[in-house]
Amino acid sequence: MLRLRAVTLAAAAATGLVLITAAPAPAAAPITTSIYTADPAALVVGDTMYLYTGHDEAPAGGTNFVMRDWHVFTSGDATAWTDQGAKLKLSDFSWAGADAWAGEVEPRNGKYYWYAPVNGNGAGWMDIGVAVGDSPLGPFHDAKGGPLISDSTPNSSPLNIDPTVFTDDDGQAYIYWGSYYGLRAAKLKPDMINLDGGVVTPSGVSNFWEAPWMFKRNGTYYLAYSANDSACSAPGYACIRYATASNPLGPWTHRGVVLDQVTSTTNHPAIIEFKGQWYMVYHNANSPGGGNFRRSVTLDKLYWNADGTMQKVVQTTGPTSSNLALSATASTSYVSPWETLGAIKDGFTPANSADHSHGAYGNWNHQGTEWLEYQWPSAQTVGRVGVYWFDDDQGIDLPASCKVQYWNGSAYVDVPGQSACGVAANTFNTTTFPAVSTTRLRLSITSKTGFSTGVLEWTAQA
Ligand code: FUB
Repeated sequence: MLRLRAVTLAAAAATGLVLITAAPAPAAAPITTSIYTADPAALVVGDTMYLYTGHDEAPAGGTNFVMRDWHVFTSGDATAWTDQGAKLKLSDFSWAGADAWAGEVEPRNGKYYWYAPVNGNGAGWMDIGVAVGDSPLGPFHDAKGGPLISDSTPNSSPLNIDPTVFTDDDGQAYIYWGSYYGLRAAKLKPDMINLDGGVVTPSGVSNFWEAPWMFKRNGTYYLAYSANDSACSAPGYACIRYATASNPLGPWTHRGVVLDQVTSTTNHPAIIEFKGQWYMVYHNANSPGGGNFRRSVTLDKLYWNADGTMQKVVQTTGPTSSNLALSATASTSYVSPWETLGAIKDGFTPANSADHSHGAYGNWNHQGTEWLEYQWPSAQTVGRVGVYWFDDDQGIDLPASCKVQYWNGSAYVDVPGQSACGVAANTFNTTTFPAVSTTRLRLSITSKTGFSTGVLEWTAQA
């Protein structure tokens, strides 16, 4: 209940101007907008970078993962990507039933081993299987006929997902995996399809949540992973932290955050060098129509400090991120303390006007005219906005009217020549106008008598 949430968030209550200072950074272009992709693992073979990704197939507004296969993408320049298709499917594991989650491919002796978490239809939920192929593109087939790791593996993780496999210079391979704060590691036998010895719980990996990625550089072992502590991300979101060690099984020393929160709640890293440049490959929700279960893989350059620590990755703006809201700072005349102003600019496409699964802006119990504002550090050319109204069938209803205003350098004025500001439910209401160049844009909202107003998403485009 919205009203009950007000009690727990009472400490955050504020009136008057409310400013979101930690605006999520805009992010790079997706490797594809034809499908939704997630959970990247990267591999370089010769002149080609391979990305092994999950495939999000949840419908718009879906509230769960729908993942049935994994795709492989290739590139010779880390810029233009070719989808080589679904090279591994749930049906390739006869014992698996659902949930084609975050996998990774490791080469050995001319073969390529694809470690893949799946719902194994057995006791517990997720297991880790392994497929093998003769080339980075397969074809791949089940190498074992059953799970490599399951809930019956002694000392396994509370959730056996997200394997990362690393082969050291001496030929010893290691597998790391886990979620629900349960990182685990084990040696692999030379056949790559059996554990060699017991499962260990690495120490020193602060705030580990899931999604480990292991690599080695200049004799130091690096473990990047998804963490969801409040020091690095908003509730429900994650950042990427990393730790280093001088031994592949640790102990580890936490080194900090290498990737801030992204626009999807989950965050998943792959860090790799390709043609002399290091990259952070990750996913977010920035693809058109994207969301927490409709993610898109992207990558940005990663740079090193002289002491071997990683600089925090700058999430760059890709050409398909046309929503200027993603890079704006949002403020408002009033937001109810239990609502989320930042929700209006997370790039989500709601299923309907009651879909506050990504949070919602609402100004209950104010009535009359309130405003939302976007501000940019430099002038933006804006010629179109879209508003998806929030209607909770309680105190928040569709507005009576709205209009778009901009800062002309000294005052807010109505944007000249704007088309009607729509107030329809269950859709983006688009208002167009001859483009203005401005650092500040306002949406002025006037409520119906007796109601307050709310917004699920407010987009701005050139
Ligand atoms: O894609 C399903 C799960 O979400 C992955 O296994 C996690 O890493 C998270 O990205």
